[in-house]
Amino acid sequence: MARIVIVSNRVPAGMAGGPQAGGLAVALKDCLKDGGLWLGWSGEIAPTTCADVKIGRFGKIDYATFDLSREDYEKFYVGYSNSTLWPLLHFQPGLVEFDRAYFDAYLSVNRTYARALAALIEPTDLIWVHDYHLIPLASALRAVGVENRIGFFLHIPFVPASLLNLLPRAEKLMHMLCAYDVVGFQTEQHLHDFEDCARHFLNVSADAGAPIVIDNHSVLPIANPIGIDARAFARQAKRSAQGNVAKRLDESMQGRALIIGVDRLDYSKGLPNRFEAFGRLLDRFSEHRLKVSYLQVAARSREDVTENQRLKRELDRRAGEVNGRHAEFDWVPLRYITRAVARATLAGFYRKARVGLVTPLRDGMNLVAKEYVAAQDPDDPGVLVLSRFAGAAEQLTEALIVNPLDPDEIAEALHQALTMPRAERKARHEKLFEKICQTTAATYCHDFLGALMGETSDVVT
Ligand code: GDG
Repeated sequence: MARIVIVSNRVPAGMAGGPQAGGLAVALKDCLKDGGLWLGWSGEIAPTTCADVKIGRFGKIDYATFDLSREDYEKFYVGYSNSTLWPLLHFQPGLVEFDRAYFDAYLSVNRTYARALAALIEPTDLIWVHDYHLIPLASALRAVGVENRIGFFLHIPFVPASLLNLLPRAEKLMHMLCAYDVVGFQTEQHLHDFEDCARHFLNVSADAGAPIVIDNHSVLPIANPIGIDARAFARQAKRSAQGNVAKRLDESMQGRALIIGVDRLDYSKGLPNRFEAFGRLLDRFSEHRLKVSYLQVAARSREDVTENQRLKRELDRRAGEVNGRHAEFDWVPLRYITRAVARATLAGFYRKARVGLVTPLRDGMNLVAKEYVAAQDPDDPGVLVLSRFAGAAEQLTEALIVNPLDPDEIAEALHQALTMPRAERKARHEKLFEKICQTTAATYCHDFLGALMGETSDVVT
């Protein structure tokens, strides 16, 4: 059986000695259960970027890491990856910063990944590359003679041709994506946009579901939604809801309903509008005053991105405004935490919450939406309020779907959720739970690797 080689910007924190494994490690657990190799940046800054890797082992998984220079960190990671591609692919053209030096660093760091990987792989390895930092990796690997099957999965959205057109060298980016054997997207919409871009920028025919042939190379674009292990998360939530931390939450709530939001502190997550919407709920539906609290867990993330620093200041101000206007001496309407919370604790909090509030301005999938559904008590479930611009909305149609740009619409959905009869909550939850059990972390791995192996060989998972 072929060995699976994962490449991502960073190796999960848990592997390189940190406290816990990250989201991607959880999602890929299934395809690495028989072992594999994982290559990524160590998260460390060194005097120079160098393809000499440090090797380690975490359970059955070998991992290899290398350091980045300060300059490459600034230009490749903060620059091109997170200040050019991230805003563009999240439909925020006004925030896109382009600098040719960023793009050069993006290509050169990808060449470093390629050199590091080429020294580690066997001819039969299946290489699975993750996310926007590494779009050029397949072409860089081909340039150093690697002939293995190479797949790529984009965790964030893809954009229509009219938007990609804003990016200098968009055509080159499309060429580099087409150097893979399989390119995976979260949703049918993103897949469709990619096929449109292939037609527009590369002048090739791209029929739905069919490989695209360019320069005698065939690339198969697929939609392959990521999921969670819903049943395991449900068990975790049930256990955690009976634990001490959840009890402390209960005591602090004094019988009030809980609305929960869980997001990295990133401008794509629509947090300012969400805070505004909660304020409007209290203004417009005054029956909820004193009866509801909104807990927003917003773990700080990518703090070197200027826009995220600005966002943090804005949220601090808005949280103060909402609480200043509405709080009573014994009621804090909005609780806002910028530290990370343990995953098991989060699971219990989700279960306690009457409403899961997930309103990104744009999101590849959004796993929080699926975690919230998984964590509910099927006999008395809460209600998911979900942005129509999260990839998850393509599947989770029984949620209350909102436009995240309209705080009034979110406030109305919150009111509907807080007053929804139990029978309706149960009916919606039953369908949502069924869906998240159909598209799981395991099916995600199985389907992608199946496509990468050409669907004729035995799938490894
Ligand atoms: C990218 C795409 C796509 C959050 N705060 C804490 C915490 N989390 C966990 C959540 C969830 C994960 O982080 C976040 O995943 P999302 O999917 O919501 O969003 P991104 O981080 O932007 O992920 C996204 C995803 O990749 C996968 O393909 O769905 O669209 O943007 O699991 O629970 N976990 C802990 N403490 C926190 O404070 N432990």
